Amino acid sequence: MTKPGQSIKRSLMACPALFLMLAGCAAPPRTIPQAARPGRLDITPAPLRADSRPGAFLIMRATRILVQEGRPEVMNVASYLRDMLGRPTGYELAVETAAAPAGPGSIALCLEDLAGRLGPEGYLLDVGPNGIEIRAAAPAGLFYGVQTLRQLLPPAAERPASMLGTGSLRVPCASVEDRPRFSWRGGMLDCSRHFFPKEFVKRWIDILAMHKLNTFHWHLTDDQGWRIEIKKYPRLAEVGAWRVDREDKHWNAREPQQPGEPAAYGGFYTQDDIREIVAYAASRFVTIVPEIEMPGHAKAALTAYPQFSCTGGPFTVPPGGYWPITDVFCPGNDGTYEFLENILTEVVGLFPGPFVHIGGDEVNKAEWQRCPKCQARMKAEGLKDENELQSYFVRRVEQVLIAKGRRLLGWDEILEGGLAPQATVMSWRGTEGGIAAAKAGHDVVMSPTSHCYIDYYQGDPSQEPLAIGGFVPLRKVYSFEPVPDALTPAEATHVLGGQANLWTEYIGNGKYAEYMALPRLAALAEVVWSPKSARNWDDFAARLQGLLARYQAADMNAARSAYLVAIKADSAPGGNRAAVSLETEVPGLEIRYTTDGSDPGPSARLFKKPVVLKKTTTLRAAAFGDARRLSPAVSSERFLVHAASGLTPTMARPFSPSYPGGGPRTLTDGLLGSRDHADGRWQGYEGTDLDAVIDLGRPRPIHRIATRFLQNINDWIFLPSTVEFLVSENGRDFLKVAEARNDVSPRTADIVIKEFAASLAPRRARYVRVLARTIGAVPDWHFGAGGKAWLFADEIIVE
Ligand code: TNX
Repeated sequence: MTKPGQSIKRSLMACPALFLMLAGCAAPPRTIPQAARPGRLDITPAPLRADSRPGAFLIMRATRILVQEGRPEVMNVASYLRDMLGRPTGYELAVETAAAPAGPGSIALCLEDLAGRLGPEGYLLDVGPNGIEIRAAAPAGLFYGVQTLRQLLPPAAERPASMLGTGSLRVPCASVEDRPRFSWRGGMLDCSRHFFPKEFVKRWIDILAMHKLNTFHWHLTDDQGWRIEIKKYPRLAEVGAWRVDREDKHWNAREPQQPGEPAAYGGFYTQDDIREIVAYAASRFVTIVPEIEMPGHAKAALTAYPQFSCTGGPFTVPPGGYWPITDVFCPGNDGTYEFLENILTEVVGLFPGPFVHIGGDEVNKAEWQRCPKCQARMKAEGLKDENELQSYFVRRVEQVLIAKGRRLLGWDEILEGGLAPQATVMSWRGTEGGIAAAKAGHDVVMSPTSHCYIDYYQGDPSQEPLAIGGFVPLRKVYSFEPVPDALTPAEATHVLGGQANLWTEYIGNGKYAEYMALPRLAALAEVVWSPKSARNWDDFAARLQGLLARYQAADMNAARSAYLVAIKADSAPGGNRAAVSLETEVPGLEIRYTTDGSDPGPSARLFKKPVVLKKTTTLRAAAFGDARRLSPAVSSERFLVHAASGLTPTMARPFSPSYPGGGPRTLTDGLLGSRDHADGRWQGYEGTDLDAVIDLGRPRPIHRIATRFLQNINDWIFLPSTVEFLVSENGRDFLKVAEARNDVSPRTADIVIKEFAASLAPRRARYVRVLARTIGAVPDWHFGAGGKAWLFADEIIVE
């Protein structure tokens, strides 16, 4: 398993050039070596236009940063630039004002009347042999010009140590014109499920800013922790910010706080911390959107102030995942609105941005149905159901925000029961909510789980640190399009942009957060910044190595999962064979493999076309570039080869389209499934038996038939009650030769993988039939009682 945090030290040792730079002090003047692709301008997100020019400008001790007289608002960008260049060089460049900033040996920052051409965030960057000029209509544009300049420097310039002595920093000559496609370019960090210290929050803001992202959606409250000091309600932080420490247990297996047990795990941001972070973000042109979750995802708040729930509590702050959580704010109680208004008053006082996010997602309404106050409210207001009650609640909160001059933003559930008049919707359950809201004339931010959930796996789960599930690899993020085809151009103007979300149930520290975010934030940044026409995966993938070198130099823990080799079953040429194809997300690499169990090196066999295996084999593969292994780990897969390998079974009842595994040949592809039913190796049957016939092509001796099933009762997946094995000469008349019964209890809480097998007295047969009987319905005692039980199979093995 690749653990985040390991890679950086290792590669530093392996890179003598960087090591020398760090250690070297008496060395002669020198220039830091250039990035991986000389002559190419590797700028991410890709700019509107970038032209490479001959020559270079050398940043030296004498280089001056020039700003216009009478434009104090530019000083902030100038000092950011001075600090940025100061880190690798050790120079503190002079910042000077001038009436017309230009001149040899200078980097000039100029505000000009360019708003029509560049908008408030665009810029022009010109690097010539004698100087650098960044021009923009507003300081934000200058700042983004500086970020582009940063990427023209060698990656090692990210290293926070003076390396140059008397040397210079080389900037290749270039001319860039750039402006963003969307105004909302967001990155959410969930600081509730795990608390992240102030220093990391600032680092997160730096990471957003370096990718030209301008919106930090700060998820400050949830069931598992309240993270913002509210003066009027001190218990929110004193009580709501703390839970018992169960970090040694899986998120979903943490027992609640026991009586007398102190809750000492967590933390919160004081109002001073928040002001400091808001100012830090502003200096990097990042607007913070605070999220205060209501009416659901609020158990931490209700632990502190249970009187605003329907039941009155008492509660404890959950140390992990419990589902559903029915304790939510009581919309029947007027005190609830007063409480929330007072909280929002303090929130609005701290965060100057136009939006406040009020959550609104996944509200369990069970208590509302039982609560006399809620029911009375529904009657008094003529609300026909609890969805309308939620909508009533959101409208009231929106009134509060509007009165304070702010805009309400909520997850797409706020559409249910009717959208508040001026609300903005953040669409996470796909883009449908966003489409509906945009068609109704509301602004929307697109952040669908399918492309934007960077808490999901980015590589094969068996090669990644534990994550919540899902699969959103880099290329998937890159393929995101925030404006759905379903919108007319006029409606599309309501799409403010897109956002990546880092939920942190499984992410307990900053290094892991970086691993999940990088480089996927770079892909998202290109989606929301670059012109749609510039979107080109191959080009982005070619820039990735340089970007990763930058992250590494900046001590940012980025994932290299896009270089992992995916080992896939390919169409096999008939029975007794498995065929294997190998691929990486990043195209054009050398993929090398072995079949003898050893790790492939740079001279191992090169993959060119599907590899055909004639016997059970473990295949190991990795990707290489310039004789260097680029894959963060060697991928390995065992292919079982048997008489049915590569043949297509005929199914009496189809597999579920939701869980096809690898399609019709899944049960004979030689790949066995993991404990994860969604790993692509398991094929699912919803409520039906599995009834498969395999034609071996001609009568063949058979001495064993086996099949494998998964049980995971949390996901309604149960082992079959029996598996019958039948054979036939003609494909019509089948003889039952064996039956295997299930001896594992359906109540077994842990995941079970069981092989049902039969050894036969040797016999010849052309057709083999496997009939696995489902238990049918989910048993009475189960939370899904009466629903359809699933069967999940990965292979039918005939020997
Ligand atoms: C859904 S996205 C949630 C979060 C979880 C996330 C995990 C949303 C509005 N609600 O509470 O953390 O899934 O991926």
